[in-house]
Amino acid sequence: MPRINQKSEVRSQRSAVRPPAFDLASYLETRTVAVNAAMDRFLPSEKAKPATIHRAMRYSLFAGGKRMRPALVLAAAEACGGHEADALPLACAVECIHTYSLVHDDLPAMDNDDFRRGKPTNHKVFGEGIAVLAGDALLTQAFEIAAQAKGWPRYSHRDLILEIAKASGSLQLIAGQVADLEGEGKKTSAAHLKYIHERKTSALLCCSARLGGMSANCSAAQLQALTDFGYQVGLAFQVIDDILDVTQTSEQLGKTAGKDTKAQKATYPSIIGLARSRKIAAELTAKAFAALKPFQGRAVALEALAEFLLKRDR
Ligand code: GRG
Repeated sequence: MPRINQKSEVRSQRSAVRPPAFDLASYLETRTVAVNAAMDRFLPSEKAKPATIHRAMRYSLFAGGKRMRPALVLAAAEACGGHEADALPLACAVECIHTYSLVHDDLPAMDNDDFRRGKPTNHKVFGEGIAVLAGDALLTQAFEIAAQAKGWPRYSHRDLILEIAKASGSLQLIAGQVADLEGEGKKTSAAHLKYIHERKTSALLCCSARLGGMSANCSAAQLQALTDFGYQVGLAFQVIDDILDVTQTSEQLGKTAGKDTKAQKATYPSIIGLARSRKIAAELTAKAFAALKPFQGRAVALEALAEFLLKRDR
């Protein structure tokens, strides 16, 4: 065989074994379209009485969030050989919980923010009373949607509902918010800051990865791997969020930048500086990658998401 052919054969063998680069942008685009369409089906129409509350719920839900939690649900389901249709209700449920937490967090009684997802906050448009109710309604809606997910031999409806209730309850998401509120203006240790991040951010990201696996009737080993992955990615997500708060503009973030410093909130950059914070985010992401080892290369979307979350600029 002439030398030139040997070379091209080696080249074609290489391209046969090397997977094509994962196109996360189009992955996120298609998943976002699917999630938005499903949420539109699950939610009462804007015209359903009382129209104000349904308009307020839809206003924040469709205001243009990154849809990272739903993407984690869908990518985790795929890694476990599941189907999008089975994971979609759970993906929508976590996005409803997430959006409710943002609507309430923005209220004057909490962070008092004027902008979120590049638009005026819910209470700025609908008033405080309706914004409180829109948050409440989104929280309740999440459970109504999750109840429509399919139960599995390993994971019953009860398990799915418990998973969401625990991640968003007073020991996790709410606990993180309480600690965050109570910590304003106080000196905070790195250990306590990690406690806050585990609850206010990592709990729901971890829950998202786990729900994806559960929607695919995953094995106990896969669920453990997804738990470890979601936990580490969730911590990295908040460290990056803290960094972006000081490095980006409000226009870039779609929400008020520099709020943490103004509110004298403890953040990684304020405690250990920007350079060390970036190093920690990279280390946490490396741990998230390591957690995916049991999937033996079948968790490409999760890997791409973890890398994206580390490098994101908004
Ligand atoms: C229950 C009121 C209440 C609050 C819980 C989640 C939370 C605590 C507060 C919201 C603000 C905050 C700093 C949350 C931490 C998680 C986080 C960084 C949220 C922003 O998530 P992104 O960037 O937002 O995914 P989008 O808009 O893209 O969905």
